[in-house]
Amino acid sequence: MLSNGLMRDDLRAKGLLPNTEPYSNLANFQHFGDGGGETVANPAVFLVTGNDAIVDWVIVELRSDNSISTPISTHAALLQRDGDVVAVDGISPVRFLGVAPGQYHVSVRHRNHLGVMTQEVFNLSNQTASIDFSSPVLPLYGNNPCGIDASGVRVLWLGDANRDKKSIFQGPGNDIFSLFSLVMYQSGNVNHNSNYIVEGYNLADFNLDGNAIYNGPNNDRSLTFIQAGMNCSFVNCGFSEQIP
Ligand SMILES: [Ca+2]
Ligand SMILES: [Ca+2]
Ligand SMILES: [Ca+2]
Repeated sequence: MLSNGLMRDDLRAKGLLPNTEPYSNLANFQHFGDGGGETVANPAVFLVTGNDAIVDWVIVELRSDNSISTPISTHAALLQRDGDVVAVDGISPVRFLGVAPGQYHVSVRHRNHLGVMTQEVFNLSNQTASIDFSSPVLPLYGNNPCGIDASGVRVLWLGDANRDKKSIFQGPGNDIFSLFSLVMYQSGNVNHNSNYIVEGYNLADFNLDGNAIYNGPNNDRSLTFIQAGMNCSFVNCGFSEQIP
């Protein structure tokens, strides 16, 4: 989140966003229902700037109380800078055409942040429903599912570079090792400099500015350090995704 209350859209501005959803090719992810392969067919979608510019791909899932640990359906969708989650046309609500009307938990997930799910079920039908995950008063499933930024807006825990549904700064299974390895073993980093900047669409780019940086200005490593320091009293604490 930037100081103007918007999320950054550097991935879009740098032309790094894939036209087809990236989740099908990621470790530790499975689509359900008719989800998967969502594609932005109109190039103009990624040319929009301002509040509704696209930040990245996210996943929206529906679960019923009968099978809470397995989604009934997943859909890849687009996240706008002002927080709206929209369909692949960049504007419309996300639609689950193959799902019967009923009561569902809704979860939102991101490839290198920890996803969250509503505690309550919502009555979903062919009427558009709006759920504000940024609001601190929306009951979420689990314990300590996400953070709150300085302006009082909920934010997903960042930093899951190794996609194990945990964000860990230090100690076994930590995500910083993934960032370090990406930087140090880049083919262009011939001298193995820890302050080498890896441009691209990478899981180790925690702030989504299009650069994975281990050491130096705007490094991604310190974001997980600050997150741990601000939200627990020791830096080797970890955060776990609270979706069942
Ligand atoms: Ca918007
Ligand atoms: Ca992790
Ligand atoms: Ca970055």
